[in-house]
Amino acid sequence: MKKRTALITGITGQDGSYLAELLFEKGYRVFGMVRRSSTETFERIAHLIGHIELVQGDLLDQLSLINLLRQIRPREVYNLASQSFVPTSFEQPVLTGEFTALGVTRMLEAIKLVDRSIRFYQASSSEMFGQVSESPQNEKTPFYPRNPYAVAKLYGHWITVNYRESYGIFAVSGILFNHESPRRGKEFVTRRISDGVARIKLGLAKKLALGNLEAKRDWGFAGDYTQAMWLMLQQKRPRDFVIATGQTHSVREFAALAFKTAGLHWRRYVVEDRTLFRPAEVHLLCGDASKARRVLGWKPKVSFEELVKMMVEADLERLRHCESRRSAAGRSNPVSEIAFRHPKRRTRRALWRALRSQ
Ligand code: NDP
Ligand code: GDR
Repeated sequence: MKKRTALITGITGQDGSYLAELLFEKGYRVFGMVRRSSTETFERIAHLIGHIELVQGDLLDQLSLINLLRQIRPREVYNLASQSFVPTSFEQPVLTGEFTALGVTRMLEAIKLVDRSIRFYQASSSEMFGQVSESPQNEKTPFYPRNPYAVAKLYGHWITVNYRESYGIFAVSGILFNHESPRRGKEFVTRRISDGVARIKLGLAKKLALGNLEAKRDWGFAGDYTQAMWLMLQQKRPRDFVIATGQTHSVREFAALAFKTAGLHWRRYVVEDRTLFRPAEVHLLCGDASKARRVLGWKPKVSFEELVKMMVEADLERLRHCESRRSAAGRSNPVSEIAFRHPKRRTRRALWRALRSQ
């Protein structure tokens, strides 16, 4: 039997790596679209190299998408690529719109042109609910985006619905609430916390600066959420789904539990940094995934407590490993040699700080 073929955009990101693992295990031929870069960003998919095929393309470049679809002829396209960090979207709103909003249209146009039977998944976001009008939020809750990222995602969501209704393409939008893992980018709050906790525990840092501790999010595990993406494309008819745990916790609660996991008390280490506050905040998100439960048979497997523990333990393990490698390199490393021996205490300290932050 011919292998099912899938194309994943954003394969180098957190979700891309979990989805690639899932599809490979299911026997798919997996293609991952990567954009040209002078340095490789394949850290999250290093273990899959040889099992998946990487192809060059860019959501900013229409022709590259058309050529990729012609060349690969996928049955399923998962559009996970985007500029996904909210604070950057305030600083680069135009570029965010190009990737995150118009990029979706470019991919849908390519599908329309090359093969309308391709099934399309769009990575939509709970950020579209923004200033929520009801809680929990479901597929019928009105949208009220609060940042350029969310506005761009809302465009991506509606253009997906529009191509489904206008051209009969099997195009679905997964409205996913925050999902995290040890592979989460370090700029997002959960990973910032787990990494910060591990650094403090190992004596590599003294404090952890955070922004708004009162913001509440519905956090799940990324591995569970990529399963839902796949399920959405296996249905008889294309429909949009909210994917969430139904539980909400504040940033403060996440931090408290993460420090507790490492045997520390958060109050001693967390400092507020006003520069990390956003021009407009999304204060509360909590999803109602009952439609996904009913239709897809999907439910999250990893609890909030398990997620926090998993992330802190992974960062502790990673940093311990780095430290032991560093001390094995130890005195043969010329910078640490100077750091050990420099006669001035202030210089010694500064050198150690520089080494540790590497
Ligand atoms: P990441 O930020 O970890 O990954 C983003 C990916 O997009 C990277 O692979 C990046 O590639 C790629 N990318 C960015 N711009 C382009 C471009 N112009 N052309 C091609 N590739 C590009 O995101 P996540 O894995 O966390 O999220 C996946 C998707 O789901 C995103 O669209 C995000 O907005 C959305 N989402 C995420 C949620 C979450 O909680 N994680 C919740 C709801 C939605 P590179 O390595 O080259 O930078
Ligand atoms: P979010 O995730 O904006 O919800 O978007 P993020 O982890 O960045 O912020 C969550 C909440 O934590 C507050 N916060 C901080 N955030 C960051 N990054 N750093 C801090 O130090 C900090 N302190 C407090 C924020 O103000 C915010 O309220 C994520 C992304 O993955 C999007 O792509 C995705 O669409 C949504 O989740 C669902």
